[in-house]
Amino acid sequence: MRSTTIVVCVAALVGRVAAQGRPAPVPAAPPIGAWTPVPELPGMGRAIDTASVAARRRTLAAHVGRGVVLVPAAHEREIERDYVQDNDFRQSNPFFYLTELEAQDAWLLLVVGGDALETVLFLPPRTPSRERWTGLRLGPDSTAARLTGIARVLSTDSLDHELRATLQQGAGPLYLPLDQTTRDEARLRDLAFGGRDVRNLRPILDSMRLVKDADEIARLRKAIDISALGHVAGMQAARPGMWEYEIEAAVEAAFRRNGADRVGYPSIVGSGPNSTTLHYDVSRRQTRDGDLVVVDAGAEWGQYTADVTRTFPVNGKFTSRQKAIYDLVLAAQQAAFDSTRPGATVAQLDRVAREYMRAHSGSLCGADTCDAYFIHGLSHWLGMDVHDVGDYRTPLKAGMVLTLEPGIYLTQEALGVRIEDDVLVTAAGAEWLSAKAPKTTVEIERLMVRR
Ligand SMILES: [Mn+2]
Repeated sequence: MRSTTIVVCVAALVGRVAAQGRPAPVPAAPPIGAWTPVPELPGMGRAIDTASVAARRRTLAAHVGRGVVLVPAAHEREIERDYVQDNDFRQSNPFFYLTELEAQDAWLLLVVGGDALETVLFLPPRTPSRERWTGLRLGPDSTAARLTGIARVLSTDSLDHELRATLQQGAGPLYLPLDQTTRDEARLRDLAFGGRDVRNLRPILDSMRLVKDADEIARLRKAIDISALGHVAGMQAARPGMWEYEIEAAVEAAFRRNGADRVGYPSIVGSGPNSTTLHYDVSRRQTRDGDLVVVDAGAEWGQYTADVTRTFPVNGKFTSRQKAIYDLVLAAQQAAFDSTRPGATVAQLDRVAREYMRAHSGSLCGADTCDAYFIHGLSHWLGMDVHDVGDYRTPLKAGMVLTLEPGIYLTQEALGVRIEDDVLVTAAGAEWLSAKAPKTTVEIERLMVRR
């Protein structure tokens, strides 16, 4: 090992001396923010300084002396489990659903006995010295009671005492929201393993969350309206030669400018070959004239998120080939929408879209029919989670919100099209919630010609 190191060092030294022998051309400094994509690296990474990292490994090895070092890489965050947005705090969905209160470290206690319901909100006591850092916090007092509509607001200091007293009264099974997001919550863990009759609250809450009430629908409408403005801004900003991140910035700037709390999920801006990668989210490629751009981006507002995808030509004009694929995706989506009504299932809508695509492919996708290139599901529920909770076998009911998002991804042609809209199930059928984002090729070209 040691001798190899010496050889490498000597070789590096010789190289350096040789380089000093002739005047090195001074390359023009690249503009700030420029970088060199390395297509073979995952996520089209930036070039690795292999000498530096090797030196670090050697230094580490020298420190260790003797032993084994095992270092795991990070894991991709899971949209079902982790909140991948950009704020330090986001309320837990079960707590928000039951309180709409964005307060940290609070607890909600419901004591249900037949018709009687006792509701207690526990809030951390206020600490003026902490509030110099955090700003004003809601404390356990009459203000909190007024703002939350919960009459009994106590300090979290009394939670254990209150809980013990309640459970000793033989109040029945204890329901806790047990899922990955709460698995590290020490109090829940102690309760769950304390030998009581503990049940998971989540299946009950999840089935409730499937059907949105009026307030939830109003929040979703707002998030979706903001998202439509973001998509329009992205189309208006796009020019051939622009980097994907510049388009992403235009979309997300419009989100924020229009009051979004954050993005609902990492924005996807994939141009050319990246338009065929479903969850491409690094936005690092420079677009080229003739590219299609898939923008899958949704704003979150008031804890509820949109999920909208538009595909447009970066130069503002679809080629006839792009238009043909696009119109097939669009028509498949419309076919699914036409069957969206109470009683239908997501599986049925998925089948409708696929069958429409198969029947209308002609020779567009070569020997295959185009549904062979529709490689993901048509729909998911939408709400506080972008892939919202609830059993996918549930027949649609008025008040449910789902996405319809067919796509065709032709990697050989670097041609991907996805169109995704958010749809509210109504008593009579369904309503497009994201109709304010231009969708037909005519609407998109008309918007982009005015840039
Ligand atoms: Mn989606």
